[in-house]
Amino acid sequence: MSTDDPFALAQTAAGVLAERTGIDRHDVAVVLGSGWGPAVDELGKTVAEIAVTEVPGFPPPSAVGHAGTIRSVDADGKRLLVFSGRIHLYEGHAPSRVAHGVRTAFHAGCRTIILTNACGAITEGMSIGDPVLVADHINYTGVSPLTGPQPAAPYESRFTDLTDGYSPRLRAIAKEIEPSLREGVYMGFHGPEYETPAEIRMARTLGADLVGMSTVLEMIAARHLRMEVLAVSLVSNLAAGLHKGEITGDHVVEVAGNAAGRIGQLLRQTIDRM
Ligand code: 8IG
Repeated sequence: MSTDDPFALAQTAAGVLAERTGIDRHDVAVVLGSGWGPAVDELGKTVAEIAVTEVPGFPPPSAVGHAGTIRSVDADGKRLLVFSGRIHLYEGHAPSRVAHGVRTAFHAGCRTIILTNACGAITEGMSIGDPVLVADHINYTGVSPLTGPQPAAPYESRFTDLTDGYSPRLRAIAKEIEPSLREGVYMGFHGPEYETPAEIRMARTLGADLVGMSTVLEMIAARHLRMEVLAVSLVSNLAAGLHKGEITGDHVVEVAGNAAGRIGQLLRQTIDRM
């Protein structure tokens, strides 16, 4: 199997996943971002766990707070494929690698994906520890996971529509569960450095509420496959220039750890009502 065809590679990876988990088809994929790991305990019963490095196409994770495991979780009959950790552009990987987990989940049967992340907040009233629903994004990475030759049928055109790409239906369900949940526009930067205060002023002017280094390429890959996408950001710091002193990633795990019960339950109850 050619490994320079990212779609074929994802199909191979899904085959290995089915073999290793003993589960042929999963329903919902969940990508747990920085610090979100402990939320997995709220999602259901883990029936299988494998290291990403045992599945073709996944490089070993290097980012902090990313465990690098894939779990099959039983949520009262719904089969979840839970990725603890993801691949980032800033690790030096190609956009198609960043999208590999999404495409693998699709070939494993998932038609819904929940993307979570930790982020910086720009908009007033969004505070550290708050979960925020991503309503839309600005892809400021300058790249796309859909770059390259048109994949052969049955894959659809690369010219993917992203209108309502963050499912209004799933956002409505999440807000039924937590009526106080806010929504925002997530601006995806390449990283790994945080922004300058001038870049944050630019981001605010362009309509961003949140800034981060993930999620946008995964959403694009998922929408190309017509998967339904829900994305939830956890505010871990105020963005550059809005924050007293230095921005560090040191608090990510702590902030998310304190919120794990709440954000895990939000995901679980949303999954139950999907
Ligand atoms: I946690 O302030 C986290 N991730 N780009 N900016 C960007 N990514 C982040 C930030 C931030 N905080």
